[in-house]
Amino acid sequence: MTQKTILRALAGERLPTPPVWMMRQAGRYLPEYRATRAQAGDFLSLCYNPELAAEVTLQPIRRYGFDAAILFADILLIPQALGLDLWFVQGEGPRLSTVTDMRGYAQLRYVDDIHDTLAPVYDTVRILSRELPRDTTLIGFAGAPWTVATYMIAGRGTPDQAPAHAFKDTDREGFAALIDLITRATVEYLSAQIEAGAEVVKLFDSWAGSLKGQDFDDFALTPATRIISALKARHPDVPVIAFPREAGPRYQGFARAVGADCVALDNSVDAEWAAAHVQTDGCVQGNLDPRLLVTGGPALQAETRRVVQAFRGGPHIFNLGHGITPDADPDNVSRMLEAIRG
Ligand code: 1CP
Repeated sequence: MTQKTILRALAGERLPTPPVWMMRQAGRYLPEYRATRAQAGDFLSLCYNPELAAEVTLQPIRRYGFDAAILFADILLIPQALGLDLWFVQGEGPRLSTVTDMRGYAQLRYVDDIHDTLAPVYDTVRILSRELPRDTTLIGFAGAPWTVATYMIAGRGTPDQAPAHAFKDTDREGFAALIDLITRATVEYLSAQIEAGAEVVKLFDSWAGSLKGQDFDDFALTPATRIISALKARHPDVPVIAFPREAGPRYQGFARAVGADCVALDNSVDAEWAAAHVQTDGCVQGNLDPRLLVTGGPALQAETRRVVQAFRGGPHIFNLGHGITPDADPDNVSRMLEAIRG
């Protein structure tokens, strides 16, 4: 049996046409997603409804034939499983009850108790591993500890992660304890996804770019290394994709340092630079600017081809540099795929 294209790229193989999927490929730019979400009620009810979460995961596979499907869930389910309240404000985004000091930390649940909340997510994975086309790879995911902590501390998304930096800079030991708790919970969460059928897992460190120097080492590199080595000890054959978004020059050597099989590049990284300095270590994923799926036209085709061309010398999974936005035109996704696959 020929192995799935995504797994071949992750094993270091250079393919004539790169396999492709998109961050947020199940999302509001698709009319069928909006219909299923309306049926579920709200976003969180969709995440915790295995049948409907599997349905929205499958929608972009049916429409476009992507090489991978990513489990439909959210990085903020872990804080909820650790005992925080979580809700979404329409048009604004997530809100959480917060942990700003050791007193808040002491009230969180034990790692062993997260599965009570997260069991429906594992059911979604089980449905998907049964229903996906044979050549489509199923990707599970979690947020990296620093990114998850920024939401737990601020209670919402923040442009500069100031509340998390404040906790870190006033009580480094307390902050390290919170990071340690999230690290251990993430190992159990991703292991359970793998046991339910996820074939690859991805760690999203969306706010890694705001960590500098020693902080980057302590709170981006070290937790990712701990998570990946624990996963590799239990599931040596399951590849891991790391996404230290906006890490800039710290992308160089990142995959090797944390033990990941692939590093995902955001769209601030120049593809030619990454081919010369990052892809030399192994597989890279990325990094088309998602805005091009809004604007389309000749720029979309030219940039898609430029990304393919830049990474054609080594293992590459084509993706966006960040999630597709709700105002993207679904037809532009087809045009992007034509430019990749010919
Ligand atoms: O339908 C809706 O209106 C909700 C929009 C939405 C969706 C589709 C949210 C709210 N989350 C998701 C799904 C999601 N989130 C997936 C599913 C798989 C996929 O299709 O890619 C994944 C992998 C995520 C990961 C996620 N959630 C990240 C990391 C990746 C990234 O975008 O940087 C982050 C930071 C979140 C938090 C979150 N969830 C949702 C929003 C709007 C946000 C960002 C909030 C903020 O910072 O302001």
